[in-house]
Amino acid sequence: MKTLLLTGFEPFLNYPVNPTQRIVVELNGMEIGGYRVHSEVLPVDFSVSGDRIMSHIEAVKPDAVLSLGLSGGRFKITPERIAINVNDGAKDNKGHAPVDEPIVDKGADGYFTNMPIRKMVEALKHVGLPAEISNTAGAYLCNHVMYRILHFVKEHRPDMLAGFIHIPASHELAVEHGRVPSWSHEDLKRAIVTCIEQLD
Ligand code: PCA
Repeated sequence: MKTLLLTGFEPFLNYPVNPTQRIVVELNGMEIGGYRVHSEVLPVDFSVSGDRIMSHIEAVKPDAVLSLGLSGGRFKITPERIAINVNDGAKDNKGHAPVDEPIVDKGADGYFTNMPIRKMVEALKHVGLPAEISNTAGAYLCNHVMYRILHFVKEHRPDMLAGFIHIPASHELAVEHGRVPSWSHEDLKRAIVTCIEQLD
C-alpha cells in the first residue's frame, strides 16, 4: 500500500475555523484509491511551515503529498497548477507580513504540480461537484508550502506526486464569518476523497 501525506492548515487571519483541518483529521488513517492517508495540520507561520512539511516528508516517506488550504471567497474546488517563488501577503499567525521575499534564494521562479489536476477536475464535475484548475495559489502560506514541496520534488524526488488544492469555506466557517460562499463539510470531504482517487 502506498502512503499519502495529506496536510491541512490551522485557522488564520479572520477565519476562526479552517475547514481543511477537520477534513484531514477525519481522513487520517483511511485507505483511499490505493493510498493509506497520513494527515498533518500545518501552522500558518512563514518561519515554520516550510521546514515542518519537510520534516513530515522525511518522517512519513510518502509516495505522494497533497496539501489543502482554505481560499475564502472561492466557489469551487480548485487544484492549483503552479507555485511561485514569492512570499508576499497579510500577517501570518506570528504577525509577520513578508513583502516580495523569495522562498528559496536563487530558486526557480515557479514549479508546476505533477499531480493529475485535469483528471481531478473532470472527476469532480462527473460526481456533481463544481471544480476548476486554478492558475494561482497566491503568495501566502499555501503557495509557500506548495513551492517548498515542489522544490524538494524537483531536486530530490521527481517520482513523488505533489500538489495543492484550495477549497471554499465550509458552512460552519461561513456562519461565523458571514461573507463567504460555502459548501457542506460532507461535500468538501467527498471532493478531496474524489481527488485522492485520481492519483496513480
Ligand atoms: N489558506 C491560506 C493559508 C492557510 C490556508 O488554509 C492560503 O491560501 O495561503
